[in-house]
Amino acid sequence: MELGSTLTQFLIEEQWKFKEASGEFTGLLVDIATAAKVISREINKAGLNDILGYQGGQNVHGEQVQKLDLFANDTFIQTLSPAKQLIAIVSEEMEDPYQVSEISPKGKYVLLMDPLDGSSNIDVNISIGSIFSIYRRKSDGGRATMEDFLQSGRLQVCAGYVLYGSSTMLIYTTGYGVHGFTLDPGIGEFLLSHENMRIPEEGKIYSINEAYTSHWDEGTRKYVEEAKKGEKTARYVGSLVADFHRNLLKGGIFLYPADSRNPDGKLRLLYEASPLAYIVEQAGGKATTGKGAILDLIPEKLHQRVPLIIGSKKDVEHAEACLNTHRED
Ligand code: AHM
Ligand code: MG
Repeated sequence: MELGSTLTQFLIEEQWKFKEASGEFTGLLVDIATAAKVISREINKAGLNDILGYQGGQNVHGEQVQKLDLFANDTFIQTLSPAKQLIAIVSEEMEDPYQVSEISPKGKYVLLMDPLDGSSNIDVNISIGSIFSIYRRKSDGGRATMEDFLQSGRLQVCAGYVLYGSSTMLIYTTGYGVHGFTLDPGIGEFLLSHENMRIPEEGKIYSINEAYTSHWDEGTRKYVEEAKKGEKTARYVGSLVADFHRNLLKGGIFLYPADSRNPDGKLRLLYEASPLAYIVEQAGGKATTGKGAILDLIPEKLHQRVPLIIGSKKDVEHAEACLNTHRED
């Protein structure tokens, strides 16, 4: 595969490696990429919307303007729900699952997503992202049930994210390596730019919100102290996808631990921690709650939160060791 092939070409060639593949899954990923392009275009216009005087929910043309996170949610739903492969969508933006109304007998998959993550950065022109995770349905037919959604992260069929940064990128894994594509806005195509991504075994960057130091437990404090004594530097965007993506490329660790205010951490297991954990493991890294691998957790509810420590293998193991020597439970 040469650098520069389109996402669609790449997916079709990957599909040919599996005799039994029907192409339905490829179609689903192509639809996700289409939604990402629409969201990317809207994000790029967002600043301009302010300058042109979009106010009170209406733009200068009298059209209703949606908040970007709701726009992203609706775009994924509208693009994906006619797709015959999906039976339901779970989103950070919706309390309950969205059940696709006319379930095709071909409907094999459920999708879980955070349609636009990094809410504090949405209005200030800083990188944000979408995260998605796909599972094969477990129930026998008809509408999706909780057992379709509450599966261990190890059973993910595909996980990925879209980073809306200085360029828009789509990164995904289906369990055969991690591949990255960069959107060429001129031709509207995602082009293969990062094949078989590997995270460095150890990195120089640690990312954690240090404003919460007084709420941390001893283990987290010890790790951050030790990271500072080493040759590390701090970077924290406050958008999970951006912090994760930088560490994936350069090596490093991201921590959103449990603390006295958030005993379960802040991030969501099913559509934030688990998909990124699948990607990082595929790239040679690690993801843990501090007590065990993220991918081994069996979710109990849709919007469950979980502590997340993720990144380069040696850095995550170092953090785990600090947390274990100071475990209070
Ligand atoms: P959100 O789902 O409301 O956007 O929150 C998730 C975001 C992550 O992108 C980021 O890593 C984290 O919240 C930052 O939180 P904090 O501001 O507490 O450091
Ligand atoms: Mg989020």
